[in-house]
Order: sequence, then structure tokens, then C-alpha cells
Amino acid sequence: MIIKTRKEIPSSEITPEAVYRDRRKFLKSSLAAGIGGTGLLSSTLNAQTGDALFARAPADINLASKPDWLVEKAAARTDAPASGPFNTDEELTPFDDVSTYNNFYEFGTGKDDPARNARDFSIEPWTVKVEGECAKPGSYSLEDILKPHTFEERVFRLRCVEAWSMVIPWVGFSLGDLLKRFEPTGDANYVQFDTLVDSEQMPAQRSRFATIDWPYQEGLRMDEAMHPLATIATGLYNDILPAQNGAPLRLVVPWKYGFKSIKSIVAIRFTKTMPNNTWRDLQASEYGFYANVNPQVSHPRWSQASERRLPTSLFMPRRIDTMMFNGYADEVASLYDGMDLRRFY
Ligand SMILES: Nc1nc2c(c(=O)[nH]1)N[C@H]1C(S)=C(S)[C@@H](COP(=O)(O)O)O[C@H]1N2
Ligand SMILES: [Mo]
Repeated sequence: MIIKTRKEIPSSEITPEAVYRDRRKFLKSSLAAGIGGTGLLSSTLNAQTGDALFARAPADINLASKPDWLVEKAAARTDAPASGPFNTDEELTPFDDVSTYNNFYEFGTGKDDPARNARDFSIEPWTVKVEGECAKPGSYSLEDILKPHTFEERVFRLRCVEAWSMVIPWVGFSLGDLLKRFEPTGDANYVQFDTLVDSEQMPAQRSRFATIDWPYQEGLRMDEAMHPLATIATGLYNDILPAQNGAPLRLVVPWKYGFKSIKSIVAIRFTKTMPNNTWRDLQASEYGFYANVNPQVSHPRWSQASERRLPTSLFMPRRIDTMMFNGYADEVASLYDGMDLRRFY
């Protein structure tokens, strides 16, 4: 394998991830360590060698247009704290993988469907409806929702129930800080979220074979939603979210399986009783409401004891042990004191 020097890399091949790493000044010795190195990142190598083995669709911020104010806000985000649960020293998953290996069934069920089918996704205008048990329901513009909040970088592990995982540098803020603004009442025991329904833009919503009853929905218990780790993500890698990752705003609940982290949110609903969530609705015996990452509770069809840390290849399977609550047990385990986590999966 020929490793080119950086000088030879055409600027078109410098990935957002490369720019990010330069900016953060932690471009490690990944180039030099490339041959047989354990810290080798396939897509970084791909960008630097053109190695066809790992070729994927070109990664970009797929969007019809990007609101300037949001781009500026994402770029101005404060750095993640050096240590603690809002950061990790694990290797970041390259931007190319984060933005081309996706689950976003509205754009198709294949992992590369969202990156391909969401290219012209429009987030202007964007409205979020706030409903249910709160003092300030209403229809809010994206600016109303996001402008009051300071954006921070938060580097979290994302563990899909399918047993793959990534490490993603999100841009965002705590969900609780947003929810407080709507003044939930004493009857707000849960909060539910809906994804956009727009069959013009989301091809799988026009499919006669779609099994999901749109909108995609998710929910959290109120104390989970108010936990500081529960995050509204508005970007990743210093920029706004690519459409395929849930632009313009999505949930990121790092201690739960990825399906809880609902994308492209258009409704927030405070409820008294446990709300519907899409995957439980589809197959309640396999997917629950809580969906806490738990290596001891197997999915009926596979073990959850370990995971593939992307990017992987034949030569680099990168299988690692899955951690209780995805490694966030110190922060969140107390939310579930006295609960049987086998029963409430
Ligand atoms: N609206 C919507 N949100 C969604 C999904 C989806 O299909 N539709 N997939 C979920 C699943 S299963 C995972 S693992 C994560 C993946 O997020 P990512 O593609 O940004 O990595 O999004 C979650 N949010
Ligand atoms: Mo997932």
C-alpha cells in the first residue's frame, strides 16, 4: 500500500474530519502508523491513498441550503471538556463513516441509502410543535428553538442495537435546557418526539412496502430527558448536521441504543402516560421503551455482549466489549435503581 505524503492530497479529498483534526491539533501519527498500525482509520487512509477497498459515496453536508446563523453557531461551539462523560479519548469515527453508514428509514433501509437519498433535503423553513402537558405549547421556528442555547461539543459513543458503534463529536446542548423553557406541568411524566413526515422528500414514506407507521416516534421518561447527558444535537464535526444524520435537530441519548436518538424532530409532546416509540411498536418482544445499552441482556436474535467499532474491515474487525449503559453507568445507573433491567429492556 502506497502512502502519499500530505502535499499530494488534492484539496477535494481533504475530509471535514481532516480539517477538524488539524484544528483540534490532534492529528496523531495515524499516517505513519498506517501500515499494520492498530490505530488505523480506514477512511482517513482512504482519503489519503484513494484506496478503493474502503471507497464509499462522497461524504458531504447533504442539504438544499444551510442557514448561515446555524452554521456560525455550530462553528462557534465550545470545546468538549478534556475529561468526564462529555468526552472520550477513544478514536473518533471518521466523518466519512459517520455520514455514509446510517439508519434513517425514511430515506431507505440500506446503510448508504440516507446519504444518497437525502442530498437535497430542505430544512428551511423548519417548525417544531410543542404540545401536551406544559404551560407554553405552540409552534416554534428553528431559530426560536435553538438561538437561546450555547452550543457545545460533546463526544459520545453511539451504540446501535444491531451491535455496531461509533464515536461521534456532536455539537449541541442538553435536552433538559430546552424542555424547561416550555414549563412542563406536574403531569408531564414522559416526553415524546416525532420526526418529519414529508413523502416528497423522504422516499421510503411513499413506499407501499414500508412497515413503519410514520411519523417515526421516540420517547423518554421525564427524569431521563432532564439528565444532562440527554442531548439535542444540531451538528457534528464543527458543522451543522448532514441531512442523513438528522438535520436540523435530533436527539442523542448516549446510554441507550441508537434507535432512541430520533432524527429531524418536528414535534415535542409532554405526556402523562408512556408514549409510543416506533421500534417497540414494530416488534415489542425485541425492542423496548427503555432500550438501555446492556451487555447482559441479549437481543432475542443476537448477543449484545460485544460490538463492532466502525470503521471495520475484513482485516480490522475491531470487536470490543459492550459496556453497561454504553459506559455511562456512573452518570445514569441511579435513574434505574430498583428496576429489573431484564424486564424493562
Ligand atoms: N427518524 C429516524 N430517526 C432515527 C432512525 C430512523 O430510522 N428514523 N434510526 C435510529 C437508529 S436505529 C440509529 S442507530 C441512529 C443512527 O444515527 P446515525 O445515522 O446518525 O449514526 O438513528 C436513530 N434515529
Ligand atoms: Mo440503531
